[in-house]
Amino acid sequence: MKKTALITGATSGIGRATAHVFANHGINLILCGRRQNRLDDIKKTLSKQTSVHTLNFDVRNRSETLKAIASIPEDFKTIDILINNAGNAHGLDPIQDGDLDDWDAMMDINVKGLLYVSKAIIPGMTKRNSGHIINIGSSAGKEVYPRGNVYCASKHAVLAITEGMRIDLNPFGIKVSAINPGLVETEFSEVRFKGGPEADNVYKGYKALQAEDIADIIYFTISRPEHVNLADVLVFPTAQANSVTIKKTH
Ligand code: NDP
Ligand code: 8X3
Repeated sequence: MKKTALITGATSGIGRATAHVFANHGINLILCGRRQNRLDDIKKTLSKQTSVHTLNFDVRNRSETLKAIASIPEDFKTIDILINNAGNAHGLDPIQDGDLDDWDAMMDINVKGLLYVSKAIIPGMTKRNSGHIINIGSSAGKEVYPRGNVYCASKHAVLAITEGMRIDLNPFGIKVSAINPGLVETEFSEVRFKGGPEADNVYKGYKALQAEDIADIIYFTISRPEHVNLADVLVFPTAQANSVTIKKTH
């Protein structure tokens, strides 16, 4: 029986790479994001390998999120795997200079958006007594770094929510995992620095993780035997020892 996965933030980076890996393994896909042209392109490509349904909604918008998920067609309604991946950092400023809109964006998307999506999907999983939820946290959810303040707080919250989910969903046999990457070369820094030049240097001088590296780990996590749950995975590029210790060679 083919499984179905819903991936938020599937239009870029880790989410898009995960969609490709899942398609290679014949998993049915519900791909979410706000950029319709990208959703269309990905659907066109991956439909050659598996069934794909796309949903365009902003995870910040509670009613839009619940409505979009309620609209999922019958063929895709049994969601076995939820990848809560949509999210970004917005800004990198000392707390005293932080921008309120950036703070709202990070808390609303990374934390509340993850909760809205989960709220809509969990009832199907508890009813069936099965499912796997993977929350994409971050090394920033384990360690606060200078000027990371609110982004780090949002990812600490993702870890706390993950642990809470794992306890509460334990009676239903639902797996809950957190995958926590360090530096991954995606559009993440373009978003964080709003397209500014600072983004150009973030992944220079060392080999950062690639989105495909995380996608492989996500597939490994969802493909373990029934009795095995990778509860919490921290993954750095080899050049990175923690949030601030990065060995640059070029
Ligand atoms: P990208 O910027 O490449 O991708 C972010 C994705 O999130 C996009 O598909 C975007 O889609 C979606 N998204 C952003 N805001 C919203 C929103 N309001 N509503 C719906 N979807 C949204 O970054 P990454 O792939 O790197 O990031 C994915 C996850 O990985 C994030 O949670 C991030 O915090 C986490 N992470 C990233 C690391 C890194 O170094 N890159 C390291 C550790 C964790 P669209 O714009 O189409 O809506
Ligand atoms: C992304 C990794 O170090 O840029 O979560 O915050 S970092």
